[in-house]
Amino acid sequence: MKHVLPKLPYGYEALEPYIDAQTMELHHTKHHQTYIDKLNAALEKYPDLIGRPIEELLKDLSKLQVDELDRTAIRNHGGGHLNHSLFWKYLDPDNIKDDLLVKEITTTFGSIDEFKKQFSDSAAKLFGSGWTWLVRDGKDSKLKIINLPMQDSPVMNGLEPLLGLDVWEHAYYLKYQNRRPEYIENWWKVVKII
Ligand code: MN3
Repeated sequence: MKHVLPKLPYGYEALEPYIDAQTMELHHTKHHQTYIDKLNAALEKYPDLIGRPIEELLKDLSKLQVDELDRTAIRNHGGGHLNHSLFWKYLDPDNIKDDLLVKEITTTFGSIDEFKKQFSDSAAKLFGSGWTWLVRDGKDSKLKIINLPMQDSPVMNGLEPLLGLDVWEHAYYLKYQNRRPEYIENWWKVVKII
């Protein structure tokens, strides 16, 4: 089965005024859809890969029996598909908290405010296009903040994504232009888990 665009659990206008409806609609129906279309196109030659979940394809990326150009396409567009599918889930106009994760973040970083500060600093400093992530490292189970370039996914590196912020300009430019720190600050107001 081909990959399809997931429905959002809220309307495009639900995150106003922090993330505007026009950005949400373009981001979902154009950017995310394009990653999916290009992923599906890259997988066309490989019928045995078409039904596999995108997480699996990215975890096994280096082992897939595919042409190198197609491997790069799966990395970029498959990463884009997975990252955005997660991003929509991290957002929530009701700002509901995950108490267990809040506790773990507090233990790891000292306080939620300190975690937010470190995460926001990391996102503000990311050069060019990419994502800032809160991940759990498969090796030691510890929480970490990392930046990844382009549409690279944490799962490619054995990391479990817990929270991710898209700092590609398409995620904020219409409303915030070059003011990425302001976008980051407002994004916290519509994050679901903390
Ligand atoms: Mn994006």
